[in-house]
Amino acid sequence: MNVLVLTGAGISAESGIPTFRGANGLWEGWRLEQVATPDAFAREPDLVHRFYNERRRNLLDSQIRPNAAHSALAEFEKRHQGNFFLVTQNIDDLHQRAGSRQVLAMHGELLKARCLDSGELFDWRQDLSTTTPHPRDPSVLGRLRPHVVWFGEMPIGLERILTAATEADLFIAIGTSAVVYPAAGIVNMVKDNCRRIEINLESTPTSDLFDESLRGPASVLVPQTLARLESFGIDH
Ligand code: BJW
Repeated sequence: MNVLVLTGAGISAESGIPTFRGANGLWEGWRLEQVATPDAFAREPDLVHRFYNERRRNLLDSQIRPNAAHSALAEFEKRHQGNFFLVTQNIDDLHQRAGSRQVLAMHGELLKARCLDSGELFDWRQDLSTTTPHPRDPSVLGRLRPHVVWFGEMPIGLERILTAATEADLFIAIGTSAVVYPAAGIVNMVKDNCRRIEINLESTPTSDLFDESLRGPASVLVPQTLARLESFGIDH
C-alpha cells in the first residue's frame, strides 16, 4: 500500500502559524505579489526580507510546536509497512520536528538560505538582509535569499511527486486551499483506483475530486482518520 500525503498551511494553523488565505491570513495587509514573487524580491528586497524574517522568528519561538496532526502522521509513517511519502507546501519544519522522515518541502524551507549566485544552501536561523555577509566569503554582502518557492518559480521535487502520485493507493490532502498549482493538481495525477481523502475546515475547489471530504480541524481529524484506516486495514 503506497500512501501519499499532501499538507498545507491548515495543518500548522493550530500550532500558531497563520494560514495564507484565512480570515486572519498571513497576507492580510500585504498583497501576495508584494512578497512572494522574484520580481518583488528584485524591486523591494528589504520588504521581502522583513516578511520572511518575521515568519522565521515566529517559527523559532519556543511556543511553536508540532500539533497532534503532525505527530499522528509521523507515528503512522513509522508503523506503515508500505511506502509512505509526505509532500508539504509548508516552509515550516514542524513535520520534521514531529519525527516524519520522508518529507519533501515542495515550496522550500524557511530555515535555509540560498546563494543567489551558486544556488548553495545554508542552514539559516538568523534574519537575512541586503547586507548579510556570505558564509563562504564575508566580504560578499546581500547575496542570500530565503530558500522558498515564489510564484512563477519551479516547485522542488516535481518528478518525485509525480512518481509518488502515479504509484499511490491512498492520497490524503490536509489543510490546503487547493488554489495553488501544481500542488492542487496532485489529486488529478493519482490512479483512478487510488483512494482520495481531503481533510479541511472548509470545502475547496477540488473537494469533488475526493472520495471523502472530511470537515474539521486537522488536529482532531488526522489522528482519527489514520486510526480508522489502520483499524480497517487501510482500504475500507
Ligand atoms: C485547516 C485548518 C485546520 C485552516 N484544520 N484545515 C496551473 C498549473 C500550473 C501552475 C499554475 C496554474 N495556474 C497558475 C499557476 C501558477 C501559480 C499558481 O498556482 N497560481 C495560483 C494562485 C493561480 N503557481 C506557481 O507559480 C508555482 N510554480 C509553477 O507553477 O511553476 C511552473 C510549473 C508549470 C507546470 C507544472 C509545474 C510547474 C509556484 C507556486 C509557489 C507558491 N508559493 C507560496 C509561497 C511559498 C513561500 C512562503 O510560504 O512564503 O506557497 S504561495 C502560498 O500558497 C504558499 C503555500 O504553500 C501555498 C498554498 O497555500 P495553502 O497551504 O493551501 O494555504 P492556504 O492559506 O491557502 O489554505 C489553508 C487551508 O487550510 C484552507 O483551506 C483552510 O480552510 C484550511 N485550514 N485551518 C484543517 N485547523
